[in-house]
Amino acid sequence: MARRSADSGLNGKVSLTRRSDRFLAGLKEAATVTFVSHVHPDPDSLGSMMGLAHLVESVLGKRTRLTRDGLISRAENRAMVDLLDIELIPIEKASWHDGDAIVMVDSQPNTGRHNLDPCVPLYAVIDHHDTPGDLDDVPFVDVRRTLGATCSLVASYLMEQSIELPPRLATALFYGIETELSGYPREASSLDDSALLYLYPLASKDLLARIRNARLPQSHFECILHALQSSFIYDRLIISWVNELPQPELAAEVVDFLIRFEEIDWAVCAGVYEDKLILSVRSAAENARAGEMLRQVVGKLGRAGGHDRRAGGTIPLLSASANAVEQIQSELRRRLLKALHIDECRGHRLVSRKEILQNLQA
Ligand SMILES: [Mn+2]
Repeated sequence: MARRSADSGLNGKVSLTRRSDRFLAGLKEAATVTFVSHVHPDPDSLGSMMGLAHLVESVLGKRTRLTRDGLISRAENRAMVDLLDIELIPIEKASWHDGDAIVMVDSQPNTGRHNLDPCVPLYAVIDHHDTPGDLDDVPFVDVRRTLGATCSLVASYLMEQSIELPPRLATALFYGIETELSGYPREASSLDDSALLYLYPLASKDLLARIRNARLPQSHFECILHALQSSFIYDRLIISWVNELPQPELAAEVVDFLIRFEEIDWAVCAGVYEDKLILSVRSAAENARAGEMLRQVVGKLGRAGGHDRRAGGTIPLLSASANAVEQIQSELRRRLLKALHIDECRGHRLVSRKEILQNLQA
């Protein structure tokens, strides 16, 4: 094993100092390896599952399975799955057998982001989120909170093991990293940038362009219009209330759009999807600790978490009545203002009511 010689420990014995070696060593006895990620898998989750599956197949020759928890509804993410031909087993249809090792990527156990049976034991957790999960019983853990993307960590394993990357995998990993690094200030480390440099020449630029520019349904534009018309500014915070999200990931797209508004540092979107209120947060401030902020704001109402400048959460709605939604909205507004040290004040609209009506009559 010439590849390992460089890793010999001081005592001359082979020590598995590289994380990819330790990750693979623990899978030697596994019959198959199944990958799971958070609900509504995003490009970072999809690329990470694909990359680790390729690593396991190439080095250990084991069979692998990739799963999908919940829907993939964002147009770009659906295009990624279709164009890169990613085979995903719905998590509720996956059966678990002895000898099947389960690896969780881009998330941590018991963070409220999975439909995976919590009794299914995990072999590994590979992630970059701030939000802590229950990791005590997990044999292999590689959580690096300073990384922009889990795909960067996975790419580093593939580089360590000198594995050749087919274009569809390089494309998936590249896009997974790119989507995580899109805001400013950047949530990125030098490992993210070196992974991007390594992957770009290997990726299909044509497929990348098709994924980035995926076609959007009419409901997308209706939702954006509705979000803009129900956005309220409180000092450096903007909150957008959406009565009905056509798909849950649109809340994130609304805040990605609003955070560029020059008069605010925080953007929050809260939208109703089925029997849940979906929350998404972006911050343009350094050391915003958005994930922690939203976790405190949501508290026992639901679950939340994320990164320094991006966060998300869900609150189950006990009743879909307008009254019940309004009550949660006003409680959330109060808690958000308090958490961000903004004096209780009446919000003013991003687009005034008068202008909205005038535009309709024009
Ligand atoms: Mn991620």
